[in-house]
Amino acid sequence: MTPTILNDATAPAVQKEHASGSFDAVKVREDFPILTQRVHGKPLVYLDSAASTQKPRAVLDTMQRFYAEQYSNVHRGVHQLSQVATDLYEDARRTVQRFINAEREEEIIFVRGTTEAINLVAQTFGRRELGTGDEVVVSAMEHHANIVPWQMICQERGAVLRVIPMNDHGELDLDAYADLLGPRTKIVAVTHVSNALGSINPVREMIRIAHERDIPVLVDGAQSAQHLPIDVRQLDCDFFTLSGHKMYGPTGIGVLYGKKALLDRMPPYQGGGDMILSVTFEKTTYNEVPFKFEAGTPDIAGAIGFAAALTYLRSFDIHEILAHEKDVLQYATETLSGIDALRIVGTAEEKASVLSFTLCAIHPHDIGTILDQHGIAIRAGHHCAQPVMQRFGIPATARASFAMYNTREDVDRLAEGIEQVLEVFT
Ligand code: 7TS
Repeated sequence: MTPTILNDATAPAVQKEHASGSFDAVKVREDFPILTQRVHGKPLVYLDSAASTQKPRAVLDTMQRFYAEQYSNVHRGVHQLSQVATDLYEDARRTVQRFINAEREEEIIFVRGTTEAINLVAQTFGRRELGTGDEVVVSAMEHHANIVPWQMICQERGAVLRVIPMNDHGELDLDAYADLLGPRTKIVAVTHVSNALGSINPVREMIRIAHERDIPVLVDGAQSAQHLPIDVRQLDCDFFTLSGHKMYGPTGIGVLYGKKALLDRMPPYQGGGDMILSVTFEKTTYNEVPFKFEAGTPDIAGAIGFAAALTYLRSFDIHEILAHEKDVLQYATETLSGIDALRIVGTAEEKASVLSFTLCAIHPHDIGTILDQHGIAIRAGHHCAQPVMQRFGIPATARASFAMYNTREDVDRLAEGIEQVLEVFT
């Protein structure tokens, strides 16, 4: 499969204060206060970053300063603090814009996260575009957040959900994908990186194929934007979603990117303050994008904290982060493959930072609980991707997921922990 590693050469230059030519994860760890914690008396090994990443001091300090010194509501007051807060909030939008190389700042809509971003598109674009017999195409490896919102709107509109199959490695079948697209296909919604398998999907190629048939594409970037350079213009995706908390930012904030022409055509999502130009009891005129989609007081501190996380990320060379994370994943894959009883689930050629596995018939929850006793945090379960589990004929997996602060030493500790699990159960 073609890797979806993009060149972000078009993104504006930023000060790469950490980019010295050799990425130092041990030094990076010093930026994350929580990583010095002990859990059950053991040094924490945090291997659950696909669920949520930890936060660097730059984010914590920025949010503390905002609440302590700069806080007010946005887009409302004439007073100084409101202007400061509004400037910071709108600067945050531009920081996201630069991070994903969007053409215009209005294309950046702040939402709660990927889940809300996809619901927004389903409920606005979907409700407007889908009719009886129309089709929405998703893949076999979607998170529930990129299945259920489409099912809901399909049910309401009499439309049908179609699914791109995958092979036993966890790679999408692109021929089957092309065959699925037809005159009734109104949108393709596909994840960039699978949270359960780690597969990196060839979204650029998938977008090209869909666009040949004038079909718009939403890319779920919840698991990709923290690992891979993202350039929405190069991808040419119509929608792209981000979750701040998976990108070293706070919870409660994320982004829907959409091409302006599409966003302009879409009806509002929620009604309320900020999304209007004028209101009478007879008629309301809506505001322009992005405000049309940002009803009510937004997560101001979240947006500002998210921007601090992106600025932190961009102070490194993303290609160096990528190389480091690839090294850790490869080392983990080799190390865990050496454990006879262990089966890796998800063996795609192109993978990012996720290692799902099963261990004989030991329930993943038991694996997770014993590892926790050794200070090792992993996730166990279906990872909100039940169809993936069904596809592989298993109820659940144990999942180690990596971020820029993980090291080969973390992998060694995981391998030791797995040996302890095996000792308990055999
Ligand atoms: N899409 C993908 C691919 C995801 O991995 C997740 C969350 C979501 C959407 C939803 O993101 P949210 O920020 O709106 O919740 N994935 C996971 C996970 O793998 N473990 O916990 C959450």
